[in-house]
Amino acid sequence: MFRDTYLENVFNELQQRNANENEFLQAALEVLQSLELVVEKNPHLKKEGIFERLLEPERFIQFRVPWVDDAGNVRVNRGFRVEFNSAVGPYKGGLRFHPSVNASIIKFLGFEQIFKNSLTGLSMGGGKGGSDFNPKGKSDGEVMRFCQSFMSELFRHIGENTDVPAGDIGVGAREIGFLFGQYKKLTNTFTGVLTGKDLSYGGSLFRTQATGFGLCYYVQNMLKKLKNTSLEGKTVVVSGSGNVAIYAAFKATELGAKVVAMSDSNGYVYDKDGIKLDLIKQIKEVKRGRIKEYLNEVGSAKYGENCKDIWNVACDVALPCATQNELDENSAETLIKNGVICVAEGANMPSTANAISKFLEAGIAFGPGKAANAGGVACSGLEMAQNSMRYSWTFEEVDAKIKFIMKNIFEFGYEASKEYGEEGNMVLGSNIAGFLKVCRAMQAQGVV
Ligand code: NDP
Ligand code: 2IT
Repeated sequence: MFRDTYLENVFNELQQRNANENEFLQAALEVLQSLELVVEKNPHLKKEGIFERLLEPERFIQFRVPWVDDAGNVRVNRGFRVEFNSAVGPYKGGLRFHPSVNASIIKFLGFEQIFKNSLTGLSMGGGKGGSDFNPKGKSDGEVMRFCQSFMSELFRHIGENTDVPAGDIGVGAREIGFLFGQYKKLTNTFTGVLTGKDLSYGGSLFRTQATGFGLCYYVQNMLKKLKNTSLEGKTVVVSGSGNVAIYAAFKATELGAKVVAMSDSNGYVYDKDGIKLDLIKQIKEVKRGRIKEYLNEVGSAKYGENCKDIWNVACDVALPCATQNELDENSAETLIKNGVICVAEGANMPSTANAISKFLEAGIAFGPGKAANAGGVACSGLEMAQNSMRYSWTFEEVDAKIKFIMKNIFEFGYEASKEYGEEGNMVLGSNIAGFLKVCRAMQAQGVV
């Protein structure tokens, strides 16, 4: 698994201490494997315990979240926040509300966030949180009471200079509003403690679009450098139909591509004429409905019951934008057989380790999530800056800054891949580039 016995031991110990945390171990293994050459060049890192420290969260908080449903029943969920690493800046990362949330998922997300945030070039450490609460089918009142209870514990751990949460799966503008209101009430402060806020109380223009648009900016840079082409005229498949997927599909379309398939957790739609994105927005954002309803309006479209089958749709560019491990080795083989040239991850860790190996072996331009989807958190960093200044930039100004940041993120990763002898391997390059800055900051700050 490793050439270096030291890293092998670090990983074995991690496995023993975090048994059954499969997602966290998957994310850690990928990063450690990417860093073998870094350790060979810098053996002193072993003595400094950099890896042992990086892999152990600075703080892990788990708490009870009791709330009352519309029928008057008391319900109990589990809340989490991992404050993984603050070497580069305050902990920063989203909150996920989904029934699958557990310690392993929160830790994999928090761990990846360290390197993603480092790659943005902004001053943000890594954190993540969430709950196994399922917002689906809940009334606005239930969601509000849940968010208030969740924040009644979380507020004592966060702050604009300490830890700044945001959205992720199941947490959008509605949830951020309820969370912010409760934080403000409990602390009697009005600060930029959360990002992804509505524009009426300190949100940033472009935050809604940032992850999806940023993903397409990253793809443009990668396609140009590695394949000497662009999104113009390409057929694109986007999994998911939430915040990231919708705006990735809009930007890809604006850049001249045709998005032919999108999905949700129940199934996928295929529209050979190009997905009608205003209709998807209406169904998923406004009505909080199911993607299957697309067929009520577009009779010529097709629906498949298994969301994973979306990867059977032939395309030039695949953008997985739903959830972790949604694209496995078999799906990767099918995409390659059908002629895919580029895969870029809008979601966090959507491709399994074996799928990534297949893509790299086949010479596919592959953009890993921690680089390709960093536009969202980068925009959150800009929202923090605007809140500190009590000022706001225009949509065009933020868009230009995100374009610049995504170009840099690609180039940092590309240069590192070249320097470490695997030119164009953006997994290796992005992990190394993200790591080196965090490592320097940790070394400078002593053993803390
Ligand atoms: P949303 O809640 O807005 O949308 C999630 C989408 O993914 C929905 O279409 C949902 O379908 C689908 N989905 C969720 N879980 C599953 C599952 N287990 N199986 C199949 N489909 C699923 O979330 P976001 O768009 O914000 O997040 C999507 C991904 O992007 C996540 O991996 C997130 O971590 C990542 N990300 C998000 C950022 C952000 O700023 N929001 C930034 C960077 C990365 P359904 O409606 O049926 O639940
Ligand atoms: O995975 C991610 O980068 C996010 N969900 C966004 C985090 C943020 O703080 O904006």
